[in-house]
Amino acid sequence: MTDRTPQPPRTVRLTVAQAVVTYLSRQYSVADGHRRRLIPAALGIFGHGNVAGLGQALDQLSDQLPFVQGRNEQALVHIATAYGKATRRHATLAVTASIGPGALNMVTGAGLATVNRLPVLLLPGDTYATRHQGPVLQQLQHPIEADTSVNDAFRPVSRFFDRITRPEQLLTALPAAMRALTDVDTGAVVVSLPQDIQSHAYDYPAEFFAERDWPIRRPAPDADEVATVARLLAEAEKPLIIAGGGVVYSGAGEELETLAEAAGIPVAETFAGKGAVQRRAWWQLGGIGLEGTPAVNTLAREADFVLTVGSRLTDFATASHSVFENPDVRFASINVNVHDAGRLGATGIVADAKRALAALADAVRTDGTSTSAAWQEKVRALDEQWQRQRAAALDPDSPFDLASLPDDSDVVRDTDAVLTQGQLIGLLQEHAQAGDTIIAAAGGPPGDLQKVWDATEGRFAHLEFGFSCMGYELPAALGVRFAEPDPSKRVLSLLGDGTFLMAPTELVTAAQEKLPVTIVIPENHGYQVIHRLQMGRNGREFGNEFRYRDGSLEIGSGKPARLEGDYLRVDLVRTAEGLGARALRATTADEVRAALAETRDHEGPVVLVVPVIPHADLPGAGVWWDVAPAEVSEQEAVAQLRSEYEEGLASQRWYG
Ligand SMILES: Cc1ncc(C[n+]2csc(CCOP(=O)(O)OP(=O)(O)O)c2C)c(N)n1
Ligand SMILES: [Mg+2]
Repeated sequence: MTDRTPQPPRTVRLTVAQAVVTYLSRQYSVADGHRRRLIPAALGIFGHGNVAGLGQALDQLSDQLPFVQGRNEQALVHIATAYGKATRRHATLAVTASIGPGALNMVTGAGLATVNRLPVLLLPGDTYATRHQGPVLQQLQHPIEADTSVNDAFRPVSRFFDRITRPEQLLTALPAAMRALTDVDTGAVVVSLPQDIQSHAYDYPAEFFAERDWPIRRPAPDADEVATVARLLAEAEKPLIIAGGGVVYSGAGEELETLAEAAGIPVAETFAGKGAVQRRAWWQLGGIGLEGTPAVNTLAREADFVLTVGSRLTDFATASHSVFENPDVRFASINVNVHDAGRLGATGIVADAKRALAALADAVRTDGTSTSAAWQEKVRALDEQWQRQRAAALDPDSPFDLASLPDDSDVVRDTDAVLTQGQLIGLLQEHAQAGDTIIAAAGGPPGDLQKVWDATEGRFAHLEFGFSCMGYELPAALGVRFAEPDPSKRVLSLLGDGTFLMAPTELVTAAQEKLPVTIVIPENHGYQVIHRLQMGRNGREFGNEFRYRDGSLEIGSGKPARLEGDYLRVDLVRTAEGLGARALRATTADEVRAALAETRDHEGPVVLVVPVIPHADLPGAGVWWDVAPAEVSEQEAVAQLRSEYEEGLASQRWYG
């Protein structure tokens, strides 16, 4: 006879922090049959809000959840987010911070992750749940909302937020957090941990810590939706596909290529979709919109049918709703997110990109849908024309003609630069091998790479342009490196001098962890991409170039306060060296080639500073952008720019 006496449930007595760490070490994602740790490591900086709780747990369990020490909490969130992007959202890292400033430093990183739909787990400390202490160091005392702490600032920038005020809340909060991290609509997931609660012990059910698998889902397309879009495609004479980040995350490149090849449809890419098409083919065209190619934008103007796959279509892709000029244009969209699927009034297929594209390619083959020879010929001719322009702009060996610079640029001769940023990108392109990754997020680099980088055949471009956050690029290189430890695949970030000065400190972490990453800084003495925009909207430089003040700042004197002296003397090489990097300055094309070759196998971080000619830009994309000059101004140029802007407004459309 079996003993039927009820057994007490098996429990494990752990602190909340120990329970969090143990739980995280047992979670797996499963994507297409591939199982991997969902959160294989934690990053952080300790303070009184987490050192005795999570700090103790991470110490005790460091064999199960390795801990990486960092310099700045925002940068640590970027590392974890880049890891999430590099793993195609199949895994991410956790970041712990103390209360108050440590926690709030993570808010910008949370915004970036959520806007880009990239998973990241944040574990900020929070003020005491017991409240015995009175305002604890760094506590916000909200006068009327007594339960509000600074961590409530995470709410609008997160996909999931919970505050753990009792130990047993973990039993529901952590599974909900994992679900949000592995959901198609993922983003920053915040589990806020009051500092006293982190150390409280509780008898957790043992099975809570059993290994658990979280599926990365592929929602199937609805057959009727596929048939409707296939019919629209068959009726189209000038179709265009726009591939977004969803194609990359879904691993739908091959299905996209099959569809494009079968029906002869040109494919453009958004920033997040850069490299979605890996094969070189006549229909593989590159970027669309503000930093797209003039060829793609000409096609977009004429297209009578636009199929978007896995994209939110931000204003950069649509040129602020001005680029699709064909009055009869119709839109269709494949997206896992029902809201994105309906952008521009599109007929949606709400499904996984890989499955929906496969179904659509089948339908197209069955119907025998194919574009006309005339449309295909137009695509080829425009792209060939652009490729010639591109090659000339990138050629590092033909000297740049300084006389071609805009009028305001007599000042550029203050530098020792001989290369343009375009020519530097030409050199990086020459150097790039299959398996390498190039990263960019803000300033001139992401737009320039979007326009001219050849990301086919495994030369990955990791462009963060949902938030375009200065300071993402360098830590992102660490995140990509954690996801891709093979040192033969170089991880390189291209970031401006302004961006480097904003957040160079994770170089120390790269040196500490001996991470082989290359940081390339085009030194152009300013926030030059904004200077360029300013010239187009205000007509003169103000506050963007890095210049000394002539004389001294006399606040209250009534004198105009402008920065009009020489360029600042900042030694970026020594700065990088001081932070533990191998740092070099290379000015000519051959110096850059030699520096890249020589440091390719270097085992820690490398910083390569390359002076580039300020204001020497790549050829334009030929589209309009909705950034409004002042409606009234004492400056004559502004009135002129305003009227040009208002003419542009006429090209802006509502697509219903
Ligand atoms: C955190 C943050 N602050 C401000 C901006 C606005 N912004 C976009 S690009 C840019 C200038 C970047 O300068 P730099 O890194 O030197 O690149 P460059 O424009 O010279 O290519 C600024 C200030 C931003 N994107 N992110
Ligand atoms: Mg700059």
